[in-house]
Amino acid sequence: MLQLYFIMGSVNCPRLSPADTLREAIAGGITLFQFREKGSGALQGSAALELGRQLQAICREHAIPFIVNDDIGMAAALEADGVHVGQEDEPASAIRERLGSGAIIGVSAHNLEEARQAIVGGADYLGVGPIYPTASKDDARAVQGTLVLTELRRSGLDIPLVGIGGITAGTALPVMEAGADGISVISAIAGAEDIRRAAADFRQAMRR
Ligand code: 3NM
Repeated sequence: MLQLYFIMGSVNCPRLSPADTLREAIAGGITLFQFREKGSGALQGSAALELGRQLQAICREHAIPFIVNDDIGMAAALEADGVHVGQEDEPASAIRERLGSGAIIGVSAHNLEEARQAIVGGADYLGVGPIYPTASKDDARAVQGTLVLTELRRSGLDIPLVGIGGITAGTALPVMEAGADGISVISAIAGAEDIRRAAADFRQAMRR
């Protein structure tokens, strides 16, 4: 499910509407979707909720799990399949109590200590980054390269990991080889001229 994890919100869609962007990405082969309505110009309140509802309906039509970034209230209101949170949020186990035992909870982790803490808290998977330079997150930390994944695996962690940050079809394979179970992508898919092709290129690159 984590293999090609597409993330976006309205500010990440320069060409098509978010709904059409998502439809094209699904047609290209994404396996999981996260609604992340963040950054300057992002929708707020009920407008964000409505967009989330629309994108969730598209995911449901295609049996793609729908994850909400950070906003646990929105995830609960939409009965989303899960939520992705940062280190500063409450532990995954507490979030799961609010969303239901089947909820998928992802946590961002940047090093071994954060990864261990997230696992103790009950995370289902970890997002690890930024692997490469990214323009999609204002407060991204220092670029880590694929070494952080190698080190987490070397330390014996067996929780599912997704690499994130600046990953393209051309760099997906080394991220997987370093120990990721999947990759998370915003701009290389949402910002592509041909979104369907961009997603398909990732799938093909990762099959090798
Ligand atoms: N989190 P793109 S990097 C949402 O390092 C996000 O935790 C990151 O977007 C982290 O694929 C990032 O366009 C942005 O680089 C990823």
